[in-house]
Amino acid sequence: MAEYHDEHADYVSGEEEYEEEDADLLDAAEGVNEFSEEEGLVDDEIDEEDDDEDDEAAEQGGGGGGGGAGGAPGAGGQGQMLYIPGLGYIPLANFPGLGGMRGGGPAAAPQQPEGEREWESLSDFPAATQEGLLNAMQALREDGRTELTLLVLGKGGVGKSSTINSLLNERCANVTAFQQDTATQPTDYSRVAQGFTLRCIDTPSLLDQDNVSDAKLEAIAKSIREHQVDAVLYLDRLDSWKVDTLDRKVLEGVTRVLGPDIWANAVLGFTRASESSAPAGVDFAAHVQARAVALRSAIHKAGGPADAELAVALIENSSRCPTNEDGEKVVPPAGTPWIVDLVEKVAEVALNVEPFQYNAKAAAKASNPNRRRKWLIPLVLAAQIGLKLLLDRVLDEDGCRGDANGPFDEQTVRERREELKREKEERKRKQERKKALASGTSAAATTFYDDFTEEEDEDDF
Ligand SMILES: Nc1nc2c(ncn2[C@@H]2O[C@H](COP(=O)(O)OP(=O)(O)OP(=O)(O)O)[C@@H](O)[C@H]2O)c(=O)[nH]1
Ligand SMILES: [Mg+2]
Repeated sequence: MAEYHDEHADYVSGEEEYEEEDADLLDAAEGVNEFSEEEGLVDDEIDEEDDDEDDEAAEQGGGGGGGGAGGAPGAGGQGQMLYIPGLGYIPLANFPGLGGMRGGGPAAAPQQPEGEREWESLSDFPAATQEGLLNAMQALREDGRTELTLLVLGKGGVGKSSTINSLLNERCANVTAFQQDTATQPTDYSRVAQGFTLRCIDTPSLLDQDNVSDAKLEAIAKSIREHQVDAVLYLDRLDSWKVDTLDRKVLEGVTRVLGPDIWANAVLGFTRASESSAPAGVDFAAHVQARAVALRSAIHKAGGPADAELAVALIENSSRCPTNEDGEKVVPPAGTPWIVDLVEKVAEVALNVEPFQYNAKAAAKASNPNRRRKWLIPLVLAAQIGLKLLLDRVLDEDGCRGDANGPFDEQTVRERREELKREKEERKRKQERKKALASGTSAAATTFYDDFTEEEDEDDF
């Protein structure tokens, strides 16, 4: 790990770009709509759409089965794209005059909560995935729960909606290929299986241009005011190789509006978890480890509790995600079936950490660094005053007992002490007069003032 950090220090620091030749990919990873031909991201996206259409055709043809329906949404719901130089790819649906779909292609996903319904698409998962999911739900049920609420957070385009679609094995959440999702409100997708409710809350991008949107964070806070959140899935892309300023702003925004306690319930999810997401020449597992370390550290710096474990789950929503012999979608390096792995990690948090209950007052108080240690102020002041009094006393006593020429005899010590006592009484009297002068009536003040100046004059001689 040490070698790795030396070679790729910017993983953790996030200050520098990784390698020049990867700059295009880095831009793409940060959501800039420039895609490196070398890395084939454009091809990737378009291929995904093609794959999605193929999947759909296969399902309509009666060939559905296995994990087909849950394939990567790609631009699911968007239909064909039109390339406009300078603007990029725009859904053809936006141009009905050009043959954009208004009933032909896949229907756009609903934006509003659609309520609770039976999780029918659970049975379309491969048998091993179904078994894994039912086992996780059973563990929760044995703990006395009948539902699990998962809040999905992250920057725009990291794959929040795609992950919910993969998890529910449906194309319910709106997936946008080129960050055109203008949603401002969270959307609730609840599915019931064998009496257990899995509630996934999809959230809009937490950014507006280059700034964190407090309005969207407030909307999220409002949506979770009514029910507890068992786990939070904080998503980022695995092919993004650093925690940058925007990431930090998002993490700080989450802490500021929702409160630092929310991080105790977090699982970190990295989407696009394919071998190619690691930089050239870097071992995949080491890349994942470095990204996890950097993100955990950034969350900690943003106010997350130091003891939060923050498990990491790898996610690949692409329809090109490899599968194992049981038909389950798997991720490198060990070929882990990722949907079950993700749900197990989420269930683990739900079982071991108190559910997060949003509380506006507590969040504001806990996340405001100016207020965090306010209770210490009176204690520090009292300690300072006590110390000063003690120091004065020690110095006075020291002055009575001797000077630079050595200690005084007993008689002199006694005289010095009495002198010191008189001086103190005199100082006290003067202070009282000053106070009276400041607050008294003008007549009284004049008297005191005369009296005071006379004495001051006396003192001068
Ligand atoms: N290859 C690959 N593409 C993905 C993955 N997850 C999401 N995408 C693609 O990334 C793009 C954005 O995905 P979304 O699911 O809309 O992302 P989001 O976080 O919901 O975006 P906003 O709602 O705009 O915040 C789409 O083109 C997805 O097909 C993944 O795991 N692998
Ligand atoms: Mg989305």
